[in-house]
Amino acid sequence: MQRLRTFLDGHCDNTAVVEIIDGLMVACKDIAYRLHLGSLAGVLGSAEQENVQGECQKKLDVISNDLIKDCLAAIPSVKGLASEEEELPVACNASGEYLVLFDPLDGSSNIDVNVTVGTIFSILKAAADSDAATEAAYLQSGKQQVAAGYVLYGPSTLLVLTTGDGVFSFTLDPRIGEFVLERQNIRISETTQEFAINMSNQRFWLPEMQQYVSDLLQGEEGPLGKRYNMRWIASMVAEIHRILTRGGIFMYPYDSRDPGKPGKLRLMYEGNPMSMLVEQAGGMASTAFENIMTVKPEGIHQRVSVVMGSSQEVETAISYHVKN
Ligand code: AHM
Ligand code: MG
Repeated sequence: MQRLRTFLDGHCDNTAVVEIIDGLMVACKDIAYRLHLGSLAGVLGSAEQENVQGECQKKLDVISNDLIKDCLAAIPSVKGLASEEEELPVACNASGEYLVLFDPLDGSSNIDVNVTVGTIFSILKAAADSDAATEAAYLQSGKQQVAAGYVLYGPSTLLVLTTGDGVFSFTLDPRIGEFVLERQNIRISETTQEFAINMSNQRFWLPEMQQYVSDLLQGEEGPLGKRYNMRWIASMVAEIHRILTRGGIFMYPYDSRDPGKPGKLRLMYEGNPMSMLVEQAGGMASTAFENIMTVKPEGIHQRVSVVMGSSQEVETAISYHVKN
């Protein structure tokens, strides 16, 4: 049995990044505890307020955000943080060298129905002269990430992370309150027969994406020549975890519902960290037009189109967009 801290000390020579990941897990263990208590902790339901994106916040969105913020602010190497639930970034320690971006509780529409949710995080190196209270300090492409990961709160609580040298997963052992190493050097299968997309948005997609999904649905009788299965949990952490376990393709593509917003998911809190994990596991992550991690961010809450997972299937999806 290898504990997270022991693993990180041996695997990553960046002690500041080790401190940040280790420290962040204090808040994530607290979130896991509250989620597992469910209604007994009085944390279910709406907080009756909206976040910066105009979305209704759940009580646990707010609680998780506060727990992670407090935890990160106490880590000396954290210079600043940005959260999906906060309009503006927050400066932490002037001498810190790293910026942490996070979605405190992704998939939170699932909280009240007792389905898997997760925390997603991304760590960037701060420029020496940057002001961590301003957005400009955080506007780095995904390729600049030094680490990324998620904590999945499901039947068991798991941490999946990369520091740029493979993907590793850890299970929270509630008997000792520690994450212990579960899987090493996780690889995503190159091919798949499983896709995940919210089909109710079909009419809003680009014609290229409509054609690709229509061909997936035709199964072995269509041009792709194989039968596909579909999953949609409405929780990106759960979908990406499934793909890291048995392959698949996950898509939240461009749609025309909200002109000016290319898709629903956020580049800095969801697209980039999940792309780093997927690429480190041998998969691909694209907007359908370019690598997600090369998108130059213009705002911390920017949206992005997402097509990621098994490399051959992502290439097939991209090929529909190139052709037309
Ligand atoms: P959130 O950050 O507000 O929870 O939204 C992100 C989530 C993803 O986890 C998931 O893939 C998607 O929203 C589900 O969207 P939909 O409600 O359209 O199914
Ligand atoms: Mg989210």
